[in-house]
Amino acid sequence: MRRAVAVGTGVGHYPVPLVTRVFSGIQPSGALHLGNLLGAVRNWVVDQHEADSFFCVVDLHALTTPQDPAALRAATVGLAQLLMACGLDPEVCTLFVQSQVAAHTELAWLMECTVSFGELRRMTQFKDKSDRSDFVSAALFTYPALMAADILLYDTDRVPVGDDQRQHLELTRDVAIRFNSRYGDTFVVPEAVIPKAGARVMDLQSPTNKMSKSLDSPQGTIGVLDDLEQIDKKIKRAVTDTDGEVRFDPSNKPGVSNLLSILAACTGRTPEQTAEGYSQYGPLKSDTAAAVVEVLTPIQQRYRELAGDPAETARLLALGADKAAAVAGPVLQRARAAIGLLPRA
Ligand code: ATP
Ligand code: LTN
Repeated sequence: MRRAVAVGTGVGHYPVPLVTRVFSGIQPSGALHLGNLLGAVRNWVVDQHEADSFFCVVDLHALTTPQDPAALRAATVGLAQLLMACGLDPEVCTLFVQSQVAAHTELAWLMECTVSFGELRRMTQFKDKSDRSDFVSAALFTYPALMAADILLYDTDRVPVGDDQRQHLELTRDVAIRFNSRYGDTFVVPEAVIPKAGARVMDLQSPTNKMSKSLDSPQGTIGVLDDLEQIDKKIKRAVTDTDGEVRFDPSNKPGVSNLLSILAACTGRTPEQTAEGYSQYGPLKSDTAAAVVEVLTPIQQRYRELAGDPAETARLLALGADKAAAVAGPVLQRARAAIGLLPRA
């Protein structure tokens, strides 16, 4: 099993640097928002230069809730373009669409056979999403098994995600450890990497809920492609509280703390440091709006350029799928052999 890939020849007495493998995924289930950007995508842009990185548009995960086919296709291409506009470079990392690499669904079945019903039932994301839906698919329940397959197929060391994915990552680790102990060392056991600032961006109107693609809260959500003037207005109208004090205290002051977290993540400071500069809500809101607009302006410009060339996007995604399949194929074969499936003669 690969633990880390050696770079260079290793000839002589020079230490051989080790390359870490990074994998993460994002659903084409709605417009990319500021939480996705600050909690996940921005860190991927850094990771791609420091690790052998795989980023996946998880369209099969989006199918766990009902989708319009044409809208899903458009959202999948649009999200890939937006990820590139945010700075993911398909020449540096591997950017691909989950359903274009068949190994994901095949390993997912082996994962479903390794995870228990009780473990899946304890997942809070399932509880939240099933409570909000009229139609609850079986796949919404088994979703974490597909996510474990995504990660384990790439011998992943690190998984950069927002705080909401912590429980799914723990489950992935438990499933990998169980599989390894039942069938022999097969999978690398991955670790979650959760950023210090921006890990949990909250809804601007109901700051005790996380900002989410699937929550219907247009005034509380900042889309990465939203009109910049609208963004300014949404931030200035964000719910705060009446005591007037600027302090980072997420339990007692969720609205103000959310603004501090957003401003901190945009400016590379901690929320506590950020709070020191303010005594009133007005300037905090104006500075937060300005910082968000500054981060989003170049992304929107690049997106408009990339969106004009869908054929180039399709070509880049096909290359990404080939690169991903070349890594995932051997890992799938290793897992098939370990669990006792017959090799094809
Ligand atoms: P959905 O609401 O449909 O579940 P989502 O908005 O949670 O979608 P995902 O595609 O599930 O988005 O998540 C992509 C990445 O963004 C994940 O790493 C996730 O942890 C991160 N993320 C999502 N929402 C937030 C948020 N509010 N704050 C910080 N990170 C977030
Ligand atoms: N479940 C994740 C999306 C996701 C993912 C992954 C993240 C699917 N597969 C693999 C990291 C690694 C979500 O809802 N944000």
